[in-house]
Amino acid sequence: MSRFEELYEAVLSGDNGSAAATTRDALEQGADPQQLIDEGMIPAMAEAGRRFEEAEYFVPELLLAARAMKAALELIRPMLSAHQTEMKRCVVLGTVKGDLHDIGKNLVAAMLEGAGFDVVDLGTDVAPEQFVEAAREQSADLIGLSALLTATMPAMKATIDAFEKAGLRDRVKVFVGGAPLSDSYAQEIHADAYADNASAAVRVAQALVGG
Ligand code: B12
Repeated sequence: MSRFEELYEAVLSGDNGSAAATTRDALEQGADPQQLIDEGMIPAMAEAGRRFEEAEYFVPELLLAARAMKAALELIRPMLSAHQTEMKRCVVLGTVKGDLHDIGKNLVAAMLEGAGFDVVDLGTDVAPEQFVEAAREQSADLIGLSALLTATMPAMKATIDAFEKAGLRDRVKVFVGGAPLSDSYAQEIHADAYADNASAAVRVAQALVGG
């Protein structure tokens, strides 16, 4: 088995110890960090997402795969500085004001990172102004909003309105998700897109940035 296949298997099976060890060994032997991401981690997360959509994997398996990917990514990240000068698409992500649910949002963040996006995760209970400020600071391409409570769904609209007010709405694409949401709600609040799971979120994000 090649080191890429080993990393693929480790991430897909959610074995974070093996994912980290394989990555460390491969780096010590001179493997290209970007290739470890492109040929090991990204295909593994894509397969984990596919299995989730086909109901072959459930949330725990997806979380374990995301954790394994993160363990490997932590080792690779410092070595990517050379690559980071390349144009990387930036996503500012967060759970909207009043809402503390972050499991789904964290999965989306991990999958986006795995797919090569630069993710700035603002955490939970994020006020509209914080999203605007971060988007401005990071020159973000995309804003991802998560809400799990019907009571906090209006905070998504307030956040989108804040981007309008700040004159930034034309510069960023907004995509939304969370269990109580729907495509029609996303349209109603003038979001650019909606995704109902983490791998769909990656596809939507890629489509929004045109790649
Ligand atoms: C875990 C949980 C909690 C945990 C949260 C822990 C954490 N760190 O997140 C705790 C215990 C803290 C909690 C608290 C509360 N909760 Co709660 N909670 C849940 C529960 C059981 C699971 C949510 C979850 O993690 N699902 C798994 C993840 C993977 O799925 P997901 O979040 O939907 O994310 C996926 C997609 O939606 C999408 N997605 C998510 N975000 C984004 C973002 C973008 C940009 C995109 C594109 C896609 C996307 O991709 C994700 C991955 O596939 C749900 C019930 C349920 N089955 O949904 C209730 C639930 C959401 N909670 C509920 C309630 C009422 C509360 C409380 C008000 C309870 C209380 N009385 O205190 C508080 C509110 C606290 C607050 N202010 O937020 C209700 C909401 C009802 C409603 N319609 O509003 C639910 C539905 C339970 C119920 N049936 O009553 N909760």
